[in-house]
Amino acid sequence: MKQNIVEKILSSHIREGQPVKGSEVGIRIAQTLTQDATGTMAYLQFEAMGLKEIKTDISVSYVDHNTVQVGFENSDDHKYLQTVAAKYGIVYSRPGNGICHQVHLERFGKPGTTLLGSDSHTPTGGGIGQIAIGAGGLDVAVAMGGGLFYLTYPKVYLVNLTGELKPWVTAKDIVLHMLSILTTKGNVGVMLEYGGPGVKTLSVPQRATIANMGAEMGVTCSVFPSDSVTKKFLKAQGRENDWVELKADKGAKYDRVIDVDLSSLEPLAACPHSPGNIKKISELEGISVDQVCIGSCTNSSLRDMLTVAAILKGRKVSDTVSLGIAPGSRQVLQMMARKGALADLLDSGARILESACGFCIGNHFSPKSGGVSLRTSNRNFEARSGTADAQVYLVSPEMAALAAITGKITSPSKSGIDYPQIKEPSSFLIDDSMFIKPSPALKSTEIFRGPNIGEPPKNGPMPESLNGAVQIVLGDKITTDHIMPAGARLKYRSNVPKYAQYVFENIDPQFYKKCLDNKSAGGHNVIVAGESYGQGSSREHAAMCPMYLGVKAVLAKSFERIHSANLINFGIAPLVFKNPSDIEKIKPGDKLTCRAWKETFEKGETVKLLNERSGETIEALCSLSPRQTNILIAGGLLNHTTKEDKCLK
Ligand code: MIC
Ligand code: SF4
Repeated sequence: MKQNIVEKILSSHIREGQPVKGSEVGIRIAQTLTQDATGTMAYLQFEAMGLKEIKTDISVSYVDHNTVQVGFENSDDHKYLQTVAAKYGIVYSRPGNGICHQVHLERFGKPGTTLLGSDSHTPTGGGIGQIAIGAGGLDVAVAMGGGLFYLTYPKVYLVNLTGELKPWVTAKDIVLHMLSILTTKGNVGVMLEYGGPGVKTLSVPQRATIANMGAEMGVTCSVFPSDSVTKKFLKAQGRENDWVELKADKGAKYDRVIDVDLSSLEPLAACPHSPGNIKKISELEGISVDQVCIGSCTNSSLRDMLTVAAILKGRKVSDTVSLGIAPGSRQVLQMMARKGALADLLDSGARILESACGFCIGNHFSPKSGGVSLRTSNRNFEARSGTADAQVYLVSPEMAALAAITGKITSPSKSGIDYPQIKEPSSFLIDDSMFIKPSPALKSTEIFRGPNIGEPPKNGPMPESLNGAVQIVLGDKITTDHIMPAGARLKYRSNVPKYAQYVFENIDPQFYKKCLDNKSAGGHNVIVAGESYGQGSSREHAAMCPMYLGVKAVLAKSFERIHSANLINFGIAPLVFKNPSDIEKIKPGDKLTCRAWKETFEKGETVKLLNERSGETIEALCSLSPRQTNILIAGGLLNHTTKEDKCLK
């Protein structure tokens, strides 16, 4: 049978289920990655499952999110991560070594294999030909222990690239163009495969930029062929042996084909407050800019940095702009230093930030009140920058550099600057000294637990009946940033009772208290929402903390993939309105009850919720696989795994 690339990789990793679109399959995971913000809980859960060592080909624990170490909490978490990695055979990437996705691409990503990461931008690995998927920390912990990862066998869309990019038009513009087509909702259960003659014109880091922002479309992952360009990149990283060729068979089938002529594209921007709000740079020209941030896992490769340095060389950053640059990895930073690009940036007035997530997650470098910030990152959700009323535009490094010089959004044609053509190096500087690799001697390491490290919260099994109080009614596109704020709050991520105090902090600061009061009076809590609930981050805390607050169900018009899986993993039912307009029939404070709650799931029936206030019945669907039903009834994956040892083979 003729196979596309997705089918090829999946078929060599499927261990359970059949490759039938829409049905659940279990795949073997070859590599995992975690980062510090999701990692502590992933490893606490790994420990709670009683696992002795990792069973993947390689698992890497990166520290890149909370590197600033304000207060003791982050430093304690980092020490915990380092010691847990030593004990269980995990590679530890020290703070300063770079952003997980960029570093993984450079040093570990392997074409034709599977990668599962506790971060929604794990699909960056698709740039090197991996099926790389983002998931909650608990799923990653199970995969580290040799358990399968379950997903819906996907629909595959081919993105057929033809032509070549014009000067000043970049990989970022390709993916922003894709966002204008596929939007930020409704692509659950889809994988994108890039193909066509235009692919060979894109380097691996450019492909990675494109695969990275597939996360914003809600697709499970995006994958590129592994070709001579991939081979060259791996050779330059001293990893030629990791290369295998990967291409679709002639005549392979796709569920949809999207044609993109690269030569027809022009510079684009995602406008506030959604990565799907796409406009042309030429339409935005003249908007004054207060801040420019270049970096993040989307655009922080050596090529990006050298391009920016070449644009800024001999020029000065505008007096009205603060320019921050965070190279994606220590390798990138070291090479920038050796090539003189770092000096060019410093001369221009750029502020060099650590090779870490930093500004992207609102950890620092927040814009001024109402400020306009141009960023090369992937998300511009309201308040994510740390400033509630900031206006964040997502652009390419090239557009960011031009705006840093002129102080406003500027079309390249008006800049009078020639486009610098940067070539990929034939060899990268290889210095793995900031990784601590596993060794037999490290196995006896004692695990360090500071006072910020709590226990993973426990949940009881599913109750027989639901006595639900609607604690909040929300609109469409609620992100996990809305549910569980990031930025300064991230440092409480290893301490669920503390972090749970901030659930919906920016929407209803009383949510936490109302839930706990109702829970202690013996009631259950329910969240009601519109479309695409749980967009964005893979943050399992957006399910774990509501679970801690006694939430038993989220009733929404639709869910995003990772969050829906996380809800099930923490024993919360993701219910979909049978009639979306029924959301109008529910008000905050309503009581939604269901006598035969557990039985309904056991029988796989439509869920009938009685609104005690109006006497109306609201019907909801919960299409679960038998495996998911068992997890939900057990009260979550941790209970299910430890009780029945079901997931670990
Ligand atoms: C993000 O970009 O939103 C994050 C922070 O990297 C998250 C992970 C997290 O919440 O720690 C993600 O993308 O999954
Ligand atoms: Fe880090 Fe930002 Fe990438 Fe998330 S999107 S991994 S916060 S750089």
